[in-house]
Amino acid sequence: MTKTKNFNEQDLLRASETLKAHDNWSVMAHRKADGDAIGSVSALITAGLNAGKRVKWFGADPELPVTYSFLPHYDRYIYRDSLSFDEPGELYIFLDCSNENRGVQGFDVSRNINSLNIDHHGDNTLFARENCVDSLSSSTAELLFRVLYAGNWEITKQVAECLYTGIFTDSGGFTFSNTSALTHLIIANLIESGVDSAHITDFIIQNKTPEIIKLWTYALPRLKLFGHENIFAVVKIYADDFDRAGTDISATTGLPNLIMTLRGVKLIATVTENPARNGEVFLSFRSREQSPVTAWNVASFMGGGGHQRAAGATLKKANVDEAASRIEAYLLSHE
Ligand SMILES: [Mn+2]
Repeated sequence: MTKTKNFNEQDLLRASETLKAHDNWSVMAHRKADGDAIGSVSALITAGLNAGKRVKWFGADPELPVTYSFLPHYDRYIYRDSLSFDEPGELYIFLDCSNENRGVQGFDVSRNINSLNIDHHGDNTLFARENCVDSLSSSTAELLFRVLYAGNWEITKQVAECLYTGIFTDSGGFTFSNTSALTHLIIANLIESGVDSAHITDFIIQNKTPEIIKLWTYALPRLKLFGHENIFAVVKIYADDFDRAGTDISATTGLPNLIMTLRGVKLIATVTENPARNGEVFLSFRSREQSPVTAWNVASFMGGGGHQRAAGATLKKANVDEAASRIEAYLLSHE
């Protein structure tokens, strides 16, 4: 795993100064946007609008997960497969995006595009003109808080709610090992800024529809435990499951975390066929500290990336059963 080089506190202030120096922002996050991606973007957009900036929100997902529709400016989202990245004076801001290919296409690193990259992925390629990347942050939202705090941006209740959402989701509700004392100090600060944490977590986790639970009941009987003392778990989800349950791809959110609560399981893989049946298969991995293989190890073997303990990959023209078999063979040969 590539370790983030040279992160220091000055990167925070530098990122803040770059934000202040530009009046026109295009903000983007990674494809298959999650709570950290959406929370971070909506926080920055809210802070930008409060400071009189003109902001646009672009992304490569046709739609954002409805779970996060309670966040401000959700309806500003514009779906774009690619952008030309050549608007004069525009600052292109990437949040929670480890490389330029993970979201809206068209960013050419050789063009020295006016861009800012704020992220916490350890495998970030530092692709932008300016990079503020700290792999020790629980979430991009946590790092973004530090950027805004360093530059004395006003953390309004709305901004705080967005940041809280990002930190809460990427830290698994403060259960993952990326949760630090600093994470909790920042959360305390956000609560002081007006966040009603019980209210926000109602939106984030107390929101399962019967269709989502139905999908999980199709997937869970296929859960396979294997390896020495059953430390590995793989679960497969087929396109048909989504049809029968009457739900979409967003319904898989939370399933890996549920399986990780199984006693003794050290690594879990979910292998999901895109319900659009375009041959895509999504892989998601979670691992614990005691696992002989990290989530990142197996994700990178399968052509993806992410964090050491939470990583994923997208396979084109793939088959769920074949992908699951390759993962199982890899895990068994590395235990
Ligand atoms: Mn993140």
